[in-house]
Amino acid sequence: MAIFEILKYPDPFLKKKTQHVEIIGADIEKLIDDMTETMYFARGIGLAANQVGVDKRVVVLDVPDEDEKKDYKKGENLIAIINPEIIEQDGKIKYEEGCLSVPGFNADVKRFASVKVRGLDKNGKGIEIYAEGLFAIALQHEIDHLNGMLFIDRLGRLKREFIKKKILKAIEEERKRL
Ligand code: QAP
Ligand code: CO
Repeated sequence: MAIFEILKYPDPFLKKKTQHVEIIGADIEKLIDDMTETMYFARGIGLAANQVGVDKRVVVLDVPDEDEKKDYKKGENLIAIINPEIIEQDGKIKYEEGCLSVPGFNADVKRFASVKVRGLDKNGKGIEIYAEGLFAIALQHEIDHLNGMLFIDRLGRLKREFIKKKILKAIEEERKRL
């Protein structure tokens, strides 16, 4: 297993739409294992392949249940999806999102409240997932990545320009300190 470096905004690679996976073999299995390890190392709940510099439509997620009474064990909800696509969507939800590629910044994003996603699992078997709440948000966030879209691109123009400026300023301050 290996830990990847996570690309950060404004890396232009994050803006490119990724390639459909045609053959599922040992290389995809290794990619999924390394993405999973990287996601846990970075304390994330979702990661797309292009966030680690790989131009493929692959995502991994481990989204905790929203039921607060139950304490969540890492790996419980781990799932990898190859070539995921939203085939049904309904309702509206707003949630304060973050992203491993935009560390330290959060903003309210409007999304569909429920989605049905179709794709392949790591064995190449067809899967369909119905999701609501945080899991639905995470699926939309990760599929956005595969299409070259970050959560900050989903904000209204003013909010988007404001947060982008703030991020670039923070990066510049960091650079000067080094
Ligand atoms: C996507 O996001 C997501 O700023 C996954 O300093 C976002 O794992 C799914 C993270 C919202 C559902 C709702 C962000 C870690 C992790 C940070 C993440 C940070 C450290 C974000
Ligand atoms: Co993200």
